Amino acid sequence: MDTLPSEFFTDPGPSPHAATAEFRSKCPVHRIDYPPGSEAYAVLGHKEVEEAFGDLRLSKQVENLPPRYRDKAAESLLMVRNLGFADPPEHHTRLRKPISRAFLPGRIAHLRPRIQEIVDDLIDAFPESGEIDLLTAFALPLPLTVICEYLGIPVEDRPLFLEWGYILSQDPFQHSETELKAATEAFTDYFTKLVAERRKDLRDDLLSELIRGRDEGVFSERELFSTILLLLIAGHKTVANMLGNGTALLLCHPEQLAMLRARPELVPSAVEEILRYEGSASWASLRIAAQDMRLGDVAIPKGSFVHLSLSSAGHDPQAYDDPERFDVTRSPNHHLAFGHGPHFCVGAPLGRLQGEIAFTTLLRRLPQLELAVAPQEIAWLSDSSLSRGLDALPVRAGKRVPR
Ligand code: D8L
Repeated sequence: MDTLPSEFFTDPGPSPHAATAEFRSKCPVHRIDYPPGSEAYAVLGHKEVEEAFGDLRLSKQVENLPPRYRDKAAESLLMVRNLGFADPPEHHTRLRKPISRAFLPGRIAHLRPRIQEIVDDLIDAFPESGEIDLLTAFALPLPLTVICEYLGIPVEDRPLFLEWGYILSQDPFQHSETELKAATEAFTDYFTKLVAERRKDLRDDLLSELIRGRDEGVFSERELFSTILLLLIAGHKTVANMLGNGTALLLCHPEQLAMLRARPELVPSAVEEILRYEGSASWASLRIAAQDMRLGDVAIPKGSFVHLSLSSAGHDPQAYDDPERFDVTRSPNHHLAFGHGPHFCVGAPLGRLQGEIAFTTLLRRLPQLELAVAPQEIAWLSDSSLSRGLDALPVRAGKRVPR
């Protein structure tokens, strides 16, 4: 069996799907050299990824790593500990409950008018002519503003959250230890002060709800900060990637773009196709074999990293008809971009709502929106996070229709 190189994880580049297809057709599970030098496996097949999501032998808790990884992971504020890095029945159930209440579709639906207003304000602020980077002008500030307001944390400190989020979403086994330490300390100091202030003035925002949970003994102090960090990172990078990847895909498929402009009621279906084709994360977050096990025909020793490739699953011909065709009307489209099973993305309703409003409004208000670079010059970000996103998306907005 081939061992996939570490770049397969960290730097898939603009068109990884052909290389992925070749490995997947040989075997749905491969060894992979990531983190470099570790015992690690990549799951590439749609069926195998879906099964792995529901397989309780795969743990998300750093305690199940071999000691040389465990000690480093234990220092990661993102990994210790929140709903995303906890196993049922104990920690996961306790840590997810208050968050899942806050993200129920019915509660999220109330955000629609405010999201629409933020989208329109950002579009109104685009310059009349010349190039803009759609990521910095739109895709990043939209979800970051939404998650800050929903949490009830100061929107004007967005630049700090962006910087900390960028650093603290990187892999602790790969990224500079001193940089991670410094960002963790800055983040913790900031939220220690904010939590102390808010405690004297509890409101009906999510931060206040989390502080009540802390004071009733549901969370430890570190779990409170870890949960805030997860909500901030997963709350903005994911949606930013979806908006950037989706806009690029539409601008590179003019016939699909034209159909969507003519039939805006297809936007929710287009959002699902964007998530299947170039979803916000290439890989699902940390999973560790908690015992010796087999996945497909491959024996996986206890303590191994098991990486689930969302990107590969989304292009598996066993699961999708003509998977390389980008089709905004695709149906059925049971993609795994939000995961599956007990860890299914708690933020999915908020991500989908922002996608629907953002794409509907961009298409309606910017009838001339176009790329300002050739499609092959669009640059994908390469870092050690799970992200599948662009470095920048240079566009010309053109004529603007009033809100
Ligand atoms: C998560 C994440 C991290 C764009 C989304 C993220 C952020 C990722 C990243 N959901 C659940 C841990 C657990 O930037 O790497 S994906």
